[in-house]
Amino acid sequence: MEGLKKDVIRHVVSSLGSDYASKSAYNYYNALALAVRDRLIDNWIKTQRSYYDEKAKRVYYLSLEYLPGKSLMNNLHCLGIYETARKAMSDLGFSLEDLAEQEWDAGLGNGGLGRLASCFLDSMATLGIPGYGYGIRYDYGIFHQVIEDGKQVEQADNWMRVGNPWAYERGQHLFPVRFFGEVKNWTDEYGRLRHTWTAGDTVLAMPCDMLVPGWDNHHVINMRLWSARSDVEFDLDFFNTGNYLGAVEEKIFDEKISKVLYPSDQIEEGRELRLKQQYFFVTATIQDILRRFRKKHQDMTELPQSVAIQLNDTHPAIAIAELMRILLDEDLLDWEVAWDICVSTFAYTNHTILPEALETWPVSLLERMLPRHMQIIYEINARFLREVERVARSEDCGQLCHRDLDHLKQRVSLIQERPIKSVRMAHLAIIGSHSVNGVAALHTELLKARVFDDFQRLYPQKINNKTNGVTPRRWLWSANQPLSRLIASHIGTGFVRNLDELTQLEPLAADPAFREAWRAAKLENKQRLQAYIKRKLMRELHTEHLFDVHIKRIHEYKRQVLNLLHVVTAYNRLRHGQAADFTPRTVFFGGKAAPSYFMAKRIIHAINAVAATVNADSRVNDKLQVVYLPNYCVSQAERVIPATELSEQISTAGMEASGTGNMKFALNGALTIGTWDGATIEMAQAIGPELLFIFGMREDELVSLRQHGYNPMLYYHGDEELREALDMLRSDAFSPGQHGLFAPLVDNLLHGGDRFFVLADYRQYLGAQQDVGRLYLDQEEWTRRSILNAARMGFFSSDRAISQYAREIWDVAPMAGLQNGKGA
Ligand code: CR6
Repeated sequence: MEGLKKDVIRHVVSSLGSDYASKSAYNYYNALALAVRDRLIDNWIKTQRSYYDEKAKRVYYLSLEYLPGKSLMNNLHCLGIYETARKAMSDLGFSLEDLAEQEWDAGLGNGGLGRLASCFLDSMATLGIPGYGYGIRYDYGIFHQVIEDGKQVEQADNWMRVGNPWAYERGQHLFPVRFFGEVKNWTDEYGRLRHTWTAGDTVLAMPCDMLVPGWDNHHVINMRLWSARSDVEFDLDFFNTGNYLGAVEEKIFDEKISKVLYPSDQIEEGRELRLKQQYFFVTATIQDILRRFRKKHQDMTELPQSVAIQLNDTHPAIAIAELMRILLDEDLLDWEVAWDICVSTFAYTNHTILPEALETWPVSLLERMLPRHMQIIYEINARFLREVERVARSEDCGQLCHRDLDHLKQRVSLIQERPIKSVRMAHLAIIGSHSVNGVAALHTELLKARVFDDFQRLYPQKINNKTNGVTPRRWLWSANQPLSRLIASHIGTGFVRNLDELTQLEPLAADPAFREAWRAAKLENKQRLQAYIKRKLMRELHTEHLFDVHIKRIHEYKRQVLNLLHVVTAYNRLRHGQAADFTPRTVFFGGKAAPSYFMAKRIIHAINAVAATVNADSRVNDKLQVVYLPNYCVSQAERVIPATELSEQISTAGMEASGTGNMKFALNGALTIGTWDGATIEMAQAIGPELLFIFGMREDELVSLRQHGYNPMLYYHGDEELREALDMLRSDAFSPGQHGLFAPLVDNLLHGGDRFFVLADYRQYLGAQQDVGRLYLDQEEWTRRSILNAARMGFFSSDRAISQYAREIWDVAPMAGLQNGKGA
């Protein structure tokens, strides 16, 4: 402890240039972070060296998004120095919890996809897998959400303003990134046509490394994030012509590339700068990967034995064309050889079946920005369509019918003709990869049967499932110390590394004393949340209420509106005196809406309007409260999830690819009210469906309802309570003086086809909520189920997910000496 204290003081003085006697929390947080980083860097260097020494096959995880959140607590726990740090900082006059609050969330992602990437890096580090995360170091992460007059207002997330003590910026290792320009043809010595791309503009990519430690194993992996740097300061011409300001302007223009994260989630914005970001990220990453590979290899055909590249969604899919370009134009390989290398190296994860989220780029844009890549894509497509023809005509093609060949070719082509001629990035990713995986069992089945059915017939081995998982380090141990300590006191700490060990809790569910202790841990977390809400929102929570929580991005398919209709109905019953047996509850909502997503923003407004009305109504507000948690983010989730008793996972069946929040809640002992969707299905199967509150129509039922003509008006007319709730929303009951404010929401349901079947599931949802309320009155039974939920969540560890990727897709093994935890 004395060593840590000394290091902290030294950093306050020599790294931060401050007087250690001036007790600034900001300085002491930064100094502590630097002292922790010192303890990581040696192991990071040893880890990187050991990869070379053992000629390990490396995994590169390419993701435009990461959501690490805050690093301090997690890193202290991984290093096993949390207690030491707590005491050391307390000696220096600080509470560790307060210091940790000084850190800004690294919010370099939109939601589940980015957080999954961060959980995966944590698991690679813990399992000892030679992995690297690659991404972009956005200067501005996901926007900061404030609620003003009930509405979302976006503010810039200037997370780097206060510096980032965790990152090593490596200004000496810059990689050139080229755009535009032209392609020249030439003939090589064997008479083959060759191509050279001479680019117009160049910018530079600077690596910023953030260290990701494993759990208690000395294995530290790297998350390398690229930051755009201009090359104009090296361009003497500018200065010679005296155009200093012109040079500076161009520099600012170039550095725009990594300025800001695109805040859309499941909607593709299709803007030129976004494509620039993607290519900037991809080319820098591929250059870095090949630089490392070439240190030990000359023969490029050995690449797939040494390197596995996982594409997190289609955002980095242009990497396939980029690797082809290098192999063809720089290494001068033949097409077939280059293509085999690519396909064997790349694998692609799909995260959605929503059509509006499937990425396409206009051919005209690609031709201009990346002319050589567009040529390569055309060539990939031509060869692929010839192959499709061959397979379709072959004897063994089964269901493929060659009479339908033209249609088939149009459907699978990399190029879509309408509404504008564009490249389908998902098709590029599928064709250029040896593995395509979905993120939960149902999602993968839907990929095979619906979205990519043609590809499933063409390549029946390619599409596979890897159900998502979450890291127990952050989402149980670090976020929920009261519960973790209780668990550890009964079964030891092995569950943090091997989550299956939680099954040892099962017999304890029958032990009244253990149940009481389990409830005490939950209450402690509810009280912590109460204190936080009081500080932040100046609201007093009732900790004896059932805490019912719906936090995630705001999207119509996630059906926050369904939850809101339940709240309004409960409000009406209470007002009308029809709810004598109502179980008091506080309903929490939280989540960001994409700034361009009108309906999602209106939903936020409606939730806040209903909250204001309900909370102000003294007839009901001792029994029903509604809280909107502004600026939902990773660190907020870490506070809210441990305090949650009811987890809302109520997406339209078939629409949520997996969900990962669902897993975090159950792991922390919340019971789930949910639809038969995403990974919630597999959770119900692992836990026992009777221990969750499952309701609503299933995916196949919705398909047939749609086919037979779904008429939401029937539900409106047939259900008095539903009608009352919708009419209130449409009138000014929640928006005094602003008649029609929420009419778009209601019209969308009644006259817009209710694409997400809110009305179809309303009655069943109400029934399930009634079951919840009733069960909550029986605290012993509730607690028993809560324990069993957590006990059966072992499968949903990201360690299990990453082990499957490693074995079944990447063919990589954990580093020797690390398999059993302790590192060398
Ligand atoms: N929005 C899915 O919708 C899944 C995550 C991670 C999502 C969600 O169900 O859990 O990915 N998809 O696999 C995309 O971002 C495209 C998400 O986070």
